[in-house]
Amino acid sequence: MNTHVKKWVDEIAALTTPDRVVWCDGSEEERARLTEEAVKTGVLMPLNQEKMPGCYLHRSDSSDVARTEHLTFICSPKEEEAGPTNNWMSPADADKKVLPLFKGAMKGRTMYVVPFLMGPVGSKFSKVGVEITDSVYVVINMRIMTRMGQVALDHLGSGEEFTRCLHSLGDLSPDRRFICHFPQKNEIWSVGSGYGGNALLGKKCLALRIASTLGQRQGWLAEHMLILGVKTPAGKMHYVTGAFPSACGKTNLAMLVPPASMPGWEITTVGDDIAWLHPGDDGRLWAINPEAGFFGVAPGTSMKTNPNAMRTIRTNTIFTNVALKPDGTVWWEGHDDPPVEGMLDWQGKPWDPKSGDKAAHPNSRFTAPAAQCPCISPEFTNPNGVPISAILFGARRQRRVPLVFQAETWQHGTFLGATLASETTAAATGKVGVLRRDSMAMQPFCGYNMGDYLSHWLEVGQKLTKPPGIFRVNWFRTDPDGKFIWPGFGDNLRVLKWVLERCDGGGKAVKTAIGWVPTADAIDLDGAAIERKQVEELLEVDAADWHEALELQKEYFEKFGSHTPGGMWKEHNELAKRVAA
Ligand code: SAT
Ligand code: MN
Repeated sequence: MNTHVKKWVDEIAALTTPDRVVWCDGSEEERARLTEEAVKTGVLMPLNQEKMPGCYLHRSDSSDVARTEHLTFICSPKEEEAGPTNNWMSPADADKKVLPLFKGAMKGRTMYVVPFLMGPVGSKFSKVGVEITDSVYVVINMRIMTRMGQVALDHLGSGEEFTRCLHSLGDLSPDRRFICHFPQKNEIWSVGSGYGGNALLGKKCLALRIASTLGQRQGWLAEHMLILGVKTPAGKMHYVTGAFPSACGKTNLAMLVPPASMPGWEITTVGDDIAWLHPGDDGRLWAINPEAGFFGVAPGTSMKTNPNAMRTIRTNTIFTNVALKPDGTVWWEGHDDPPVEGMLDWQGKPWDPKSGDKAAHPNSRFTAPAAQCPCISPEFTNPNGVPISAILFGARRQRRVPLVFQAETWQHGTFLGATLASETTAAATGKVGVLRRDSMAMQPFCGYNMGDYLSHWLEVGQKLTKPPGIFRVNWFRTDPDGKFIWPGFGDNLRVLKWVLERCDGGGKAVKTAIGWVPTADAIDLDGAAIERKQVEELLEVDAADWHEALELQKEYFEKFGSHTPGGMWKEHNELAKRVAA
């Protein structure tokens, strides 16, 4: 047994005083035992085991259904290290305010010790965490989302470099809910929530917030990005990453099915949410997916929008806050099947279709093993990761932002990522549909000052002699009736095709004030259900629109004061000049 892990576990047991301590080894026997226990205590409900073997439903507390960003803190010694986009709490205040909430918190409960590995087995990029939790739901989900158990302890050996992840459900009161990150001591404390991003500490807390600070120190990037492989009909393999805010279609894009009118194209999935990016010795940027599962948004997922996800979640999947059908299967808004009589909503109450209430919570989720995905990439487990040809930055924008355009340089691309803004979704509590700045889709997930984060992006770029191309995309422009103009889903491959042509030195484009925009005939529309005229509209760049954007960008960069890198101001000023011209 690793003595550092043992010592920490003893300390936490003394603090939280559980009735029992259970060390998790990740075995099949353990999965069966914990699942049985979860069913017995009502944490999980077995679904129809004939139709959905190994699938269970979990209903969470109705006040605990999404990430709570206002209760999420970076606890660095200085406020400036957290920066203006993070909530900050001093480590001393955390000791005073948050630590006492763990005192005796596990009395009468079981304390689970969950060692986990983020990243492929045997990869020098992988990181070990140990989560201590009193939630069996968390353990069962962590088992899907990470490589859990002995494999992590083997990776750690006798070392002491692991993230200490302390979690307790507490009393689930939002008044006593805190998610605290300590980048300096490589530690996370989460109390008062059992929800995904708040409680599965390997995900946003370790793989993004803590990892971003490790990346800053060690010369790499932890990003809120999907990773997908694209094989062209000529047989050329490309890998693309894409940063999009939560609930903007990363899982769908990662598992894209090429339209029938584009034969010969092949998509494989490496990851759907998080990418760790390292500059390689060959001057290219390499990506691994630190996760082992998908924690995807259920509503809107169907055989039409994402058949690969639908096939992934047929077995061994935990559903959280979806609706339950009388036959013991599940349903959500946007499902292929019509709703049936006698369904229970996400809170377990009889659902009345005429009430206007949603049957499934808009942020209801599935947790499923990535290995079950029919299009999982053979490179998913490659310890070296995959070399990246292109990076996409996307957001939900009803207007202004064209379907796709390309940055001129890495610095310009960093600027395109930095100025990303998106309409908010149900993945976090708060109002939905409000436009907010979300640099690299990392605003809720960057563990340090975002001004310094942008500098770090520029530094990483300097190490790349063959940097990926950087593109902005927007699938979400709407017509005056509020309907999406671009068909999206499989048809997004038409945009990827142009992106990869550009990376290979082709692809027709015009230089505009904001970057390289495809000519309308450069997007392959063969067999697409959209007119060339509409695509022309989607590619329009209106200088007046960008005038307004410039003001907001300036305000944003000013927030970081001296932390905003000169390179961002340079790009901003040049954009201003081009827009004026
Ligand atoms: O934060 S979660 O992991 O629960 C989901 C998300 O917001 O992407
Ligand atoms: Mn996410």
